[in-house]
Amino acid sequence: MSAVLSQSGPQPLIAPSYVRHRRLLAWVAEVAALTQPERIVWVDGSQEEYDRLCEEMVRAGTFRRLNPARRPNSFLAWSDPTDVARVEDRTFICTDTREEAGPTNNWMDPAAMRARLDGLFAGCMRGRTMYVIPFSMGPLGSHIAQIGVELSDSPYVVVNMRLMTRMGRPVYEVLGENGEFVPCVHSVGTPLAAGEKDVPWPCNPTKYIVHYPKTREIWSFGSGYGGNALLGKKCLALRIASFMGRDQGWLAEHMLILGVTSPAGRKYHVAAAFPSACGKTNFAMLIPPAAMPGWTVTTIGEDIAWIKPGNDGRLYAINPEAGCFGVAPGTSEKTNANAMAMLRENVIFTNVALTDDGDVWWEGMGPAPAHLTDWQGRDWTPEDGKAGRKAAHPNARFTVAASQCPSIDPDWENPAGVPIDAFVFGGRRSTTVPLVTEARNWTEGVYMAATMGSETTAAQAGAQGVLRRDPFAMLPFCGYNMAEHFGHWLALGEKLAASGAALPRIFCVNWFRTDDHGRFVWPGFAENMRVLAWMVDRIEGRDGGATHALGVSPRHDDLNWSGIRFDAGEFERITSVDAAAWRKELESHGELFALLSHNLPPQLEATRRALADRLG
Ligand code: SAT
Ligand code: MN
Repeated sequence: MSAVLSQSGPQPLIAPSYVRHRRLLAWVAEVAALTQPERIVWVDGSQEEYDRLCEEMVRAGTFRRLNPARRPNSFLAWSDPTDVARVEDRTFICTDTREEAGPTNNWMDPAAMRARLDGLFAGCMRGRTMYVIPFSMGPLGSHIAQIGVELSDSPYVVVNMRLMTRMGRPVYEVLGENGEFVPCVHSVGTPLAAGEKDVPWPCNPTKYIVHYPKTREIWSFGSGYGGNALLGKKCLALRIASFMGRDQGWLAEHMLILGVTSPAGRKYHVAAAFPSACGKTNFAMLIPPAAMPGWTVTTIGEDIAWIKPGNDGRLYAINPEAGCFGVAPGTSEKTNANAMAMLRENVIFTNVALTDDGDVWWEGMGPAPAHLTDWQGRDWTPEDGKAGRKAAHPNARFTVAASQCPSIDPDWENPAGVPIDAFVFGGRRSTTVPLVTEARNWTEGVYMAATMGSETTAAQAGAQGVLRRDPFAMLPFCGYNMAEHFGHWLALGEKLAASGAALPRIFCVNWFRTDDHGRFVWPGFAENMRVLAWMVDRIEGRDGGATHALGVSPRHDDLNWSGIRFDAGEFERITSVDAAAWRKELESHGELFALLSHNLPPQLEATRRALADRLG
C-alpha cells in the first residue's frame, strides 16, 4: 500500500486499514511533513514484498543477484567505501544531563540536538520512498518483547530488518490502538532532485546516530550500514533497552547465548560478552571436536541478550533478534561450519567479493579463486591479496535468518528465556590476560567485566588493533552512564543472592594471546569446547583448578586434551599471570575508574586494591 505525496507540504496520510494506532499515524504524518518523501510505503513483511524490493534493488544497482544454482535467493550489496562500519564518534546519547550519559558516550543537550537534526532531516527524503517498518524485538506478542517502528528511506534497511527482526503486519495487531513503540527515524541523507539518477549506495558524509533514552526515540542520519541503520539492533536492543533495563531491573547486554549439554546429558546455559568482531558468532555456533563425544552446543543468540530475573531468583535470557548480521571474513568450514550451512541460501551479503560464477568469497573462507571482483567492483587476483589488498572488506557481513542455523536451540524463541548458569567476558588481548579465569565471587566478576579490554577491530570505524577498555563489551552500546551500569550489575547480584538462588558463575576468557612472532597460541574455535567443558566442571562443583591472584584457572591437567597436542609449555604461555604486567594492567584499570569516577561503585576500587595486594 503506498500513497504519493506531492512535494508541496503535509498531505493527508493514507494508511492501510489495519493500522489503527492514532499516535503512530500522527507521528508518521509528522515525519513525512518534515522529510518530504515522494511516497510512503507501509511495509507488510511478506515474502512477495521482500522479493519485489530485492528485485527493485537489483535494477537500481544496489543489489546483485547471486547465481541461483550456487547461492539460491541471495544477494550481494557493495556499500559506498566511506560507509562500511558503525560510526562511534557520530553516535550520541541525549540525556538531560551529561552525567546521565557518562564520559564514555558522546552527549549533546536534547533540545540542541533536536534543533540540529530538524535542519538535517528537513526535506532529506525528497525524491525517495519512506518505508514504515513495524518490528518486534523478541517473539511477537511476548511479554518481554519491545516493539519499534522504523521510518527509513532505504529499501536495503527494509529487507535486512525482515531477516533481523520479527517484522511486518502482525506487529500492528500486537500494537493495537494504543500500544507502546519505540519510534525510529532513519535517512541515508541524500534527497533526489526531480529526475536525478540515484547511486547504488546513497549516504551522506555527515552522520548522526542519535538516541533520546528518556523518550525512547532513535534518529539516524547519513549512513545505510549495519548498526547505524538497522535501528532494532544496537540502537534499540542495546542502547535504549539498557536504559530501560536500568530503570526496570533487567539487563540488555552485548552477549551471545548458548546451551551446552554434557555427555551425562545435563544442559547449562552460558551468556558471553565479547566486543564486535571477536568471534561471538563462532562461539555461539561451536561444534565440539570429534574427540569430545557427547558434548553438544546449541545456539540461542549470537549478539544480544535481554536478561531478566525470574520468580525463582535465577536469571533468564532471551535473544531479542531473529537474525544474524555476522562478520564474513574468517568464516569457513573449519572455523564455523554451522554458519557456512546457514549461509547456503536466502542471504544478503554486504561488502564481500564476487566470484566469476556469481558466488561470494572472502578472506579466510578457503583458497582464493584465480580471479574475483572485489568489494569495490575492481578486478582482484591472489597477487593483489599478496600485496595486501583485501577482496572483501574486513567488516563485510552476512544477514540471515537465525532459523537457518543448524545448531539453533529448540528454546531460542521461548518467551520465558533460558536460565543462565554462567557469564563469560572476553576481549582480544595479545598479552597479559590468561586463557580463562573464574571470578571468586560476583563482585570480582563484575570487576573483570568492568575492566575488560580489547584490541579494536574493523567493526568500528577508525584504527584497528588499539587496546581500549571496553567494559562489558558495551562501550559503544550502553545507553546510560557506564559507572551506573556497574552499579546496576552489583545491585542485581545482591538482590538475587538475597533470594537464596545460586548466582551464575562469572568467567573471563582470552582466546587471543600471541607468541613472539605474533601468532595465536591457542587454536580457538572448536577447541574452545575444552574451556567450556571446564566451566561446566566448575558449575557442577568439581574443583579442578588453581587459585591465583586474579581468581581460579585450570591447570594443564584440568582440561580435556583428547585428540589434540597442546603441551604444558604452551599452556603456560597463555595462562601465566605476569605480576609486573598485571601491576601495569591494574594501573590502567585505575585510569578507567578515574574517568568513570562519577557514581562509580566503591566496591570496584576496593577490589582493585585487593587485587594489587594479592599480586604483591
Ligand atoms: O554494525 S553492527 O553494529 O550491527 C555490528 C557490530 O558492530 O557488532
Ligand atoms: Mn555486536
